[in-house]
Amino acid sequence: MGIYFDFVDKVRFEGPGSKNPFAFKFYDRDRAVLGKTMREHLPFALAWWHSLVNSGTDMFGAATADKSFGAVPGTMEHACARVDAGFEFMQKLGIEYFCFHDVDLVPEDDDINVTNARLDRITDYISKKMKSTGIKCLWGTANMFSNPHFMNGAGSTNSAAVYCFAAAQVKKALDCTVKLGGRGYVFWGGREGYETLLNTDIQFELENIAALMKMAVVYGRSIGFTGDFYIEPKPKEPMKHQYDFDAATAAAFLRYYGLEKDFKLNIEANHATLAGHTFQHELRIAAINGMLGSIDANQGDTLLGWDTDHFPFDVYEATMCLYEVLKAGGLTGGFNFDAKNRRPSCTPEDLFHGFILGMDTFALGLLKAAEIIEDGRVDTFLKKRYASFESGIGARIRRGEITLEELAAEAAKLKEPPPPGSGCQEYLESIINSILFR
Ligand code: XLS
Ligand code: CA
Ligand code: CA
Repeated sequence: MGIYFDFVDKVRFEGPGSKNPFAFKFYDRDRAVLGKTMREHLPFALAWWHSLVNSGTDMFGAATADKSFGAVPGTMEHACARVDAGFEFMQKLGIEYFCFHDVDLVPEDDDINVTNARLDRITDYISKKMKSTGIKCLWGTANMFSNPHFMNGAGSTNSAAVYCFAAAQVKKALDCTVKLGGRGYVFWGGREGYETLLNTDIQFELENIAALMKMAVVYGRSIGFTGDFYIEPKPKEPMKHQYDFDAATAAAFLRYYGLEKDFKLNIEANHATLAGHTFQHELRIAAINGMLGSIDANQGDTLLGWDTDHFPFDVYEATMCLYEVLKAGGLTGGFNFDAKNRRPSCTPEDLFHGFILGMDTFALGLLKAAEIIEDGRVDTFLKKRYASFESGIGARIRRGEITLEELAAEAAKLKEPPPPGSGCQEYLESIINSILFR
């Protein structure tokens, strides 16, 4: 194995005062926070596609970053070099998990049998690396959106033959995920959506997507997959309208088709803002549905209407994310950096800076979220706000022991209700600021 990142040995915690660009300022892996170490709270993962594949191409220009790792792109040697580079990178940062699409791992051939044989080879190679390093797989998935045959969708395609290829990819990606001991399996609805209802039967397409997911559950369980399946909501891009619009839509879809026992949600920060929600909103909706599974830890740019996948640096957002995660009792999945360097940040050093930024942002978010919980003022206020439902008629409403007529009679007796009380938003926001910046 070659050394791909010889400019850094191991990224260590040096504290907020450190000016070392290759040190953590806040991520102190063994530090205890609310009874668990930072490392346990924050199972960070590397996204194979952004870190080891994406080289900065965009619609207007060619690659800016060299991700050849000394091999010829498009070869199995290159696929292996990526594995070597990826594991060296993760070890140096102390990242304990990775996530992958099938076609991130190997070059895709026109013949699916050739691609599958390549996947067998590369997963053998990755398994060995995992054994020698202790690094694990967070989740796997199938890329069912890049190949032109998926132009009309995968589960939602109009072509029964293409549907077979979607099924074949899901089956193989599940095989790989189980072989690598993945904690989860993700369905991000790539091109599962539409551009115009003039050529689209929504009900037909939703039924087919659900059927594919059901078959995936049956097959996954039959080969020993015990983890969670995830839907990753996103409202648009690449399609004008994506079916898994947001957490509420995905939760309702899962319940409607009887998939809720096997599926949870993988909430991505950037997709939340694209849906017109906050990241915190999406996490809360997932949590109250019992579906908060995993997180794609990144950040969008609210001035841009697309999925920019920034490395997260917004500490306020990260704090509110960790507040939701702590309140929900943690994740069954982890924090996958579905994030890429900006196109001009094109050196291997930049890749380290991206992860150091992201890991420090979430570590700081964890510390601040724990402080908000320990401080208690926000939670106390929230409880007090609904106190009228704790006794008397309010308690009877909560227990479902009252009729519409009885409530109407109570209103008639009161003539007019007492004022419901201030929401105190500014007071609460100033508490958050005083905790964030003390
Ligand atoms: C794209 C998605 C994708 C999924 C995995 O917007 O974020 O990267 O996470 O297919
Ligand atoms: Ca994602
Ligand atoms: Ca994304």
